[in-house]
Amino acid sequence: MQPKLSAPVADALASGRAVVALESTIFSNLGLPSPANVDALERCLEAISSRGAVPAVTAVLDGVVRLGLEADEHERILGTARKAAERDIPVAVGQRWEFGATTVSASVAIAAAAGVTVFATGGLGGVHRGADATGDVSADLDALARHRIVAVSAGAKAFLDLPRTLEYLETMGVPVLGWQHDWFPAFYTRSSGLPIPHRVESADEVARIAASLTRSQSGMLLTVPIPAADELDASHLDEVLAGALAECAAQGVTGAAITPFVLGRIGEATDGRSIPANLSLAENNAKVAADVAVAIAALAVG
Ligand code: PSU
Ligand code: MN
Repeated sequence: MQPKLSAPVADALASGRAVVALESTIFSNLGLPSPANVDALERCLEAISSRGAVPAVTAVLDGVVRLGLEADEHERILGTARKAAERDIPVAVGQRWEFGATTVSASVAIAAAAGVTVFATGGLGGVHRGADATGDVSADLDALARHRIVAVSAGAKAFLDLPRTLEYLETMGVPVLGWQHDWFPAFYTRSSGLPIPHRVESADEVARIAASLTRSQSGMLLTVPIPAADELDASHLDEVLAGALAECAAQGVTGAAITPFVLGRIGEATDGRSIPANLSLAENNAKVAADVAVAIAALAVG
């Protein structure tokens, strides 16, 4: 698979300048509600551009795998989508899907295929609670283990089994770093209570670590906690999550449908406060990712 590059992304890659890939699921109807999705996309694009990197949104549009969209195409990822994880990309191409919204796994695969080494998202998928019975482990984790990428996220989604998610990443040989922080973040809150394996202080440090990965085809996870001002109340969130997961079970919501369902319930139960929180962490991750991409580009030249 070779994605079609936008002109700015092709230019940046040809001249060794920094590029940051973004997924499209969070901006589609499967992620943030309208109009927050428009705001989130604009803020993420601006956060990356203003730091000297080129944003590269991934998507499958009209059956074509894309890395970087033209300005007038961005509105196409704000609408109704079919969720496309990495394994769905060949199907989306073969069946010429109008809009396949890329998850983390798909985005990382597309970015790595073109030599883009930094990717920003909101929250990573992971091992779901009850995975013992269901086997539900997000393909996001496998993608980090198999593609050369620095993925920047606010930890993993809070309704996952976070201890097992960290164990899985350890087993798969994926380094997990904490950005100026000692704890694995839980998306809407700064700490899951689980210690982070390695704390880092600067983008240069992350760039040096990325240059020293032991396997030729593997990546790493840089976790960035949500800015303190936008953090949600952890105990209330726990209640909401437990309720939403019970509803999933009762209504037979399973597999790939769980994430959009639970995110919707969290939005309702927090009177919409989860939405600005989600925006804030996505923008913040994009900023850190841009700084890391610039540091990696500088290291390659130096
Ligand atoms: N976290 C969010 N919003 C999202 C997702 C994660 O706050 O929309 C999406 C991402 O695209 C992630 C995907 O890759 O959910 C994981 O889905 P699953 O658990 O089905 O692998
Ligand atoms: Mn799943």
